[in-house]
Amino acid sequence: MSMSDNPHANHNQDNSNEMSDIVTVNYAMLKSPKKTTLPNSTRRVLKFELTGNMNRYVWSLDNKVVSETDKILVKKGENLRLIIFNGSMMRHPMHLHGHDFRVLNGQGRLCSFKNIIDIMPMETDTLEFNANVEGDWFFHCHILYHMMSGMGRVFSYENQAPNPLIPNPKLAQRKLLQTTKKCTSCFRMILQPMGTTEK
Ligand SMILES: [Cu+2]
Repeated sequence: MSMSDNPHANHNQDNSNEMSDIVTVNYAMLKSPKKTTLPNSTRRVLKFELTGNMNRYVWSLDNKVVSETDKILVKKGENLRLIIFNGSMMRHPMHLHGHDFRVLNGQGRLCSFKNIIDIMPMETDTLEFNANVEGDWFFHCHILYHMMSGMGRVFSYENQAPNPLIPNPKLAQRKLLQTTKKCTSCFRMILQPMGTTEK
């Protein structure tokens, strides 16, 4: 297309704040082509706040990193609703392994399934999923520095069948916690600004 054919050719190219007909996509626009309602079951509501401190480079849920918390036990078949408030000043793309969750975005029965949602500062999002896949599943921020500094939780099914790929679950859990603990301390040491003291 030549410049003269372009309807936007007269716009001030340097002004990115100029009103335009560009539509910014957002989660409220997502609509599934078919019903996504969860099976009838008991519903449990879990609330989380995304927390952090840029100076200390600590990213957490409810001010606790993964190594400071127990696994969240899940009953197979129950519906879990997660209400997540981002109380930090960064966006956090939160990702759940093993499941797709419905994003409750006002589309009723047609709310879309996703397994990651980018939560903006001071925003609250509500997700729900049916607990239908046994295992231990990581729920974490997908900014990998945040994940490694401890921003996550593990959902674990009660009374689940042994996983042949994990012959020693207790040892595996210990290793996960040791690794995340090490990373949390490393980030604090490396990224803490000069002249501040660790609290
Ligand atoms: Cu994050």
